[in-house]
Amino acid sequence: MLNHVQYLISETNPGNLGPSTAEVSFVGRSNVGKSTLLNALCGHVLARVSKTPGRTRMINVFSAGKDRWLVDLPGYGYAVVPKNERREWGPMIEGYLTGRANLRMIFCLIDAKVGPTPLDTQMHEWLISQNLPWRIVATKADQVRSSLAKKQRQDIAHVFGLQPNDIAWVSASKGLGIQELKTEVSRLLTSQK
Ligand SMILES: Nc1nc2c(ncn2[C@@H]2O[C@H](COP(=O)(O)OP(=O)(O)OP(=O)(O)O)[C@@H](O)[C@H]2O)c(=O)[nH]1
Ligand SMILES: [Mg+2]
Repeated sequence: MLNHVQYLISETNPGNLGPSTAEVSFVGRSNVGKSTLLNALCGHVLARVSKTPGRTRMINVFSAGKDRWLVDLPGYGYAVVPKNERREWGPMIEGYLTGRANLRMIFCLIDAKVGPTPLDTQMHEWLISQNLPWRIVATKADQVRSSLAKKQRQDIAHVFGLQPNDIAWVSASKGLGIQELKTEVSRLLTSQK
Protein backbone atom coordinates (compact mmCIF):
# COMPACT_ATOMS: atom_id res chain seq x y z
CA MET A 1 0.00 0.00 0.00
CA LEU A 2 3.00 2.31 0.31
CA ASN A 3 3.62 2.32 -3.44
CA HIS A 4 1.01 4.98 -4.15
CA VAL A 5 1.61 7.51 -1.42
CA GLN A 6 0.77 11.10 -2.32
CA TYR A 7 1.35 14.46 -0.69
CA LEU A 8 -1.87 15.68 0.91
CA ILE A 9 -1.47 18.81 3.03
CA SER A 10 0.87 20.87 5.23
CA GLU A 11 -0.26 22.54 8.44
CA THR A 12 1.18 24.51 11.33
CA ASN A 13 -2.00 24.29 13.36
CA PRO A 14 -2.75 20.63 14.15
CA GLY A 15 -6.30 21.65 15.07
CA ASN A 16 -6.95 22.28 11.40
CA LEU A 17 -6.21 18.72 10.37
CA GLY A 18 -9.26 16.66 9.63
CA PRO A 19 -9.76 13.14 10.94
CA SER A 20 -7.94 10.12 9.56
CA THR A 21 -8.89 6.47 9.78
CA ALA A 22 -5.33 5.51 10.69
CA GLU A 23 -2.03 7.36 10.76
CA VAL A 24 1.59 6.97 11.74
CA SER A 25 4.13 9.72 12.29
CA PHE A 26 7.87 10.24 12.48
CA VAL A 27 9.60 12.27 15.18
CA GLY A 28 13.22 12.92 15.99
CA ARG A 29 15.86 15.58 16.10
CA SER A 30 16.46 17.73 13.09
CA ASN A 31 18.61 16.00 10.47
CA VAL A 32 18.08 12.49 11.89
CA GLY A 33 16.58 11.40 8.56
CA LYS A 34 12.80 11.52 9.03
CA SER A 35 11.97 12.87 5.57
CA THR A 36 14.52 10.59 3.91
CA LEU A 37 13.07 7.54 5.65
CA LEU A 38 9.57 8.48 4.59
CA ASN A 39 10.74 8.76 0.99
CA ALA A 40 12.49 5.38 1.24
CA LEU A 41 9.36 3.74 2.64
CA CYS A 42 7.30 5.09 -0.24
CA GLY A 43 9.87 4.30 -2.89
CA HIS A 44 9.85 7.79 -4.37
CA VAL A 45 10.59 11.36 -3.40
CA LEU A 46 7.74 12.97 -1.50
CA ALA A 47 9.16 14.82 1.47
CA ARG A 48 11.80 17.50 1.15
CA VAL A 49 15.27 16.54 2.29
CA SER A 50 18.14 18.92 2.71
CA LYS A 51 21.81 19.10 3.53
CA THR A 52 20.96 21.82 6.02
CA PRO A 53 18.97 20.77 9.10
CA GLY A 54 15.61 22.31 9.85
CA ARG A 55 14.19 21.60 6.43
CA THR A 56 10.78 20.40 7.55
CA ARG A 57 8.96 23.30 9.24
CA MET A 58 5.36 22.15 9.06
CA ILE A 59 3.30 19.06 9.75
CA ASN A 60 3.37 17.38 6.36
CA VAL A 61 0.69 14.82 5.65
CA PHE A 62 0.98 12.11 3.00
CA SER A 63 -1.83 9.84 2.03
CA ALA A 64 -1.38 6.09 1.50
CA GLY A 65 -5.01 5.47 0.63
CA LYS A 66 -8.28 6.91 1.77
CA ASP A 67 -7.73 8.56 5.17
CA ARG A 68 -4.55 6.52 5.80
CA TRP A 69 -1.78 8.95 6.64
CA LEU A 70 1.95 9.11 7.03
CA VAL A 71 2.96 12.28 8.83
CA ASP A 72 6.38 13.93 8.56
CA LEU A 73 7.13 16.30 11.43
CA PRO A 74 9.68 19.06 11.90
CA GLY A 75 12.70 17.98 13.90
CA TYR A 76 13.67 19.27 17.32
CA GLY A 77 16.95 20.61 18.61
CA TYR A 78 18.11 22.73 15.74
CA ALA A 79 19.32 26.06 17.10
CA VAL A 80 19.51 27.95 13.81
CA VAL A 81 15.76 27.77 13.21
CA PRO A 82 14.45 31.27 14.07
CA LYS A 83 13.47 31.72 17.71
CA ASN A 84 9.80 32.37 17.05
CA GLU A 85 9.56 29.14 15.04
CA ARG A 86 11.32 27.23 17.81
CA ARG A 87 8.81 28.59 20.31
CA GLU A 88 6.00 27.36 18.11
CA TRP A 89 7.51 23.90 17.68
CA GLY A 90 6.47 22.58 21.11
CA PRO A 91 2.77 23.42 20.97
CA MET A 92 2.58 22.39 17.32
CA ILE A 93 4.13 18.93 17.80
CA GLU A 94 2.55 18.29 21.20
CA GLY A 95 -0.82 19.44 19.91
CA TYR A 96 -0.50 17.13 16.97
CA LEU A 97 0.72 14.07 18.93
CA THR A 98 -1.91 14.35 21.65
CA GLY A 99 -4.76 15.36 19.37
CA ARG A 100 -5.00 12.44 16.97
CA ALA A 101 -7.56 9.79 17.80
CA ASN A 102 -6.24 7.29 15.25
CA LEU A 103 -2.52 7.76 15.63
CA ARG A 104 -1.39 4.15 15.53
CA MET A 105 2.35 4.62 15.98
CA ILE A 106 4.97 7.27 16.54
CA PHE A 107 8.28 6.24 15.08
CA CYS A 108 11.01 7.83 17.17
CA LEU A 109 14.10 8.19 15.07
CA ILE A 110 17.52 8.03 16.70
CA ASP A 111 20.79 8.49 14.83
CA ALA A 112 22.43 5.04 14.95
CA LYS A 113 25.96 6.45 15.17
CA VAL A 114 25.27 9.36 17.53
CA GLY A 115 22.91 7.41 19.78
CA PRO A 116 20.13 8.98 21.87
CA THR A 117 20.61 12.64 22.78
CA PRO A 118 19.06 14.21 25.92
CA LEU A 119 16.28 15.65 23.74
CA ASP A 120 15.57 12.16 22.37
CA THR A 121 15.17 10.67 25.83
CA GLN A 122 13.07 13.65 26.88
CA MET A 123 10.75 13.08 23.92
CA HIS A 124 10.56 9.38 24.74
CA GLU A 125 9.68 10.07 28.37
CA TRP A 126 7.05 12.56 27.30
CA LEU A 127 5.46 9.99 24.93
CA ILE A 128 5.31 7.49 27.78
CA SER A 129 3.79 10.10 30.11
CA GLN A 130 1.10 10.75 27.48
CA ASN A 131 0.47 7.05 27.01
CA LEU A 132 1.18 7.31 23.29
CA PRO A 133 2.37 4.39 21.14
CA TRP A 134 6.05 4.60 20.19
CA ARG A 135 8.68 2.58 18.42
CA ILE A 136 12.41 3.26 18.26
CA VAL A 137 14.07 3.39 14.84
CA ALA A 138 17.83 3.79 14.56
CA THR A 139 18.61 5.64 11.32
CA LYS A 140 21.65 6.01 9.05
CA ALA A 141 22.89 2.55 10.11
CA ASP A 142 25.28 2.66 7.15
CA GLN A 143 27.31 5.21 9.14
CA VAL A 144 28.08 2.70 11.89
CA ARG A 145 31.13 0.48 11.29
CA SER A 146 29.89 -3.09 10.97
CA SER A 147 32.25 -4.24 13.74
CA LEU A 148 30.51 -1.81 16.13
CA ALA A 149 26.93 -2.28 14.95
CA LYS A 150 25.93 -5.08 17.31
CA LYS A 151 27.16 -3.26 20.41
CA GLN A 152 25.73 0.07 19.26
CA ARG A 153 22.29 -1.45 18.63
CA GLN A 154 22.40 -3.04 22.06
CA ASP A 155 23.43 0.22 23.73
CA ILE A 156 20.68 2.25 22.03
CA ALA A 157 18.04 -0.35 22.88
CA HIS A 158 19.24 -0.40 26.49
CA VAL A 159 18.67 3.35 26.93
CA PHE A 160 14.99 2.76 26.16
CA GLY A 161 14.74 -0.38 28.29
CA LEU A 162 14.61 -2.62 25.21
CA GLN A 163 16.41 -5.58 23.65
CA PRO A 164 18.40 -5.06 20.41
CA ASN A 165 15.72 -6.74 18.28
CA ASP A 166 13.01 -4.48 19.69
CA ILE A 167 14.41 -1.50 17.80
CA ALA A 168 14.36 -1.11 14.04
CA TRP A 169 17.83 -0.70 12.53
CA VAL A 170 17.62 1.03 9.17
CA SER A 171 19.55 2.79 6.46
CA ALA A 172 17.49 4.70 3.95
CA SER A 173 20.49 5.17 1.69
CA LYS A 174 21.44 1.48 1.65
CA GLY A 175 17.91 0.11 1.91
CA LEU A 176 18.72 -1.79 5.09
CA GLY A 177 15.64 -2.67 7.17
CA ILE A 178 13.34 -0.72 4.86
CA GLN A 179 11.24 -3.64 3.63
CA GLU A 180 10.54 -4.77 7.21
CA LEU A 181 9.51 -1.26 8.23
CA LYS A 182 7.31 -0.94 5.14
CA THR A 183 5.48 -4.11 6.13
CA GLU A 184 5.06 -2.80 9.65
CA VAL A 185 3.71 0.58 8.52
CA SER A 186 1.33 -1.03 6.02
CA ARG A 187 -0.05 -3.26 8.76
CA LEU A 188 -0.52 -0.35 11.11
CA LEU A 189 -2.39 1.62 8.47
CA THR A 190 -4.67 -1.20 7.40
CA SER A 191 -5.35 -3.16 10.58
CA GLN A 192 -8.60 -2.77 12.50
CA LYS A 193 -6.88 -1.09 15.45
N1 LIG B 1 24.36 8.17 5.29
C1 LIG B 1 23.04 8.38 5.39
N2 LIG B 1 22.55 9.64 5.36
C2 LIG B 1 21.22 9.82 5.49
C3 LIG B 1 20.33 8.71 5.65
N3 LIG B 1 19.08 9.20 5.79
C4 LIG B 1 19.19 10.55 5.70
N4 LIG B 1 20.47 10.93 5.51
C5 LIG B 1 20.96 12.31 5.32
O1 LIG B 1 20.70 13.08 6.48
C6 LIG B 1 20.35 14.43 6.14
C7 LIG B 1 19.04 14.84 6.79
O2 LIG B 1 17.99 14.09 6.26
P1 LIG B 1 16.46 14.55 6.37
O3 LIG B 1 15.66 13.39 5.90
O4 LIG B 1 16.25 15.86 5.72
O5 LIG B 1 16.32 14.74 7.95
P2 LIG B 1 15.04 15.21 8.77
O6 LIG B 1 15.03 14.41 10.02
O7 LIG B 1 13.82 15.16 7.93
O8 LIG B 1 15.44 16.71 9.12
P3 LIG B 1 14.45 17.96 9.49
O9 LIG B 1 13.44 18.06 8.41
O10 LIG B 1 15.40 19.09 9.56
O11 LIG B 1 13.86 17.66 10.82
C8 LIG B 1 20.31 14.48 4.61
O12 LIG B 1 21.55 15.00 4.16
C9 LIG B 1 20.18 13.03 4.23
O13 LIG B 1 20.72 12.74 2.96
C10 LIG B 1 20.90 7.37 5.67
O14 LIG B 1 20.22 6.35 5.80
N5 LIG B 1 22.25 7.29 5.54
MG1 LIG C 1 12.45 16.59 7.45
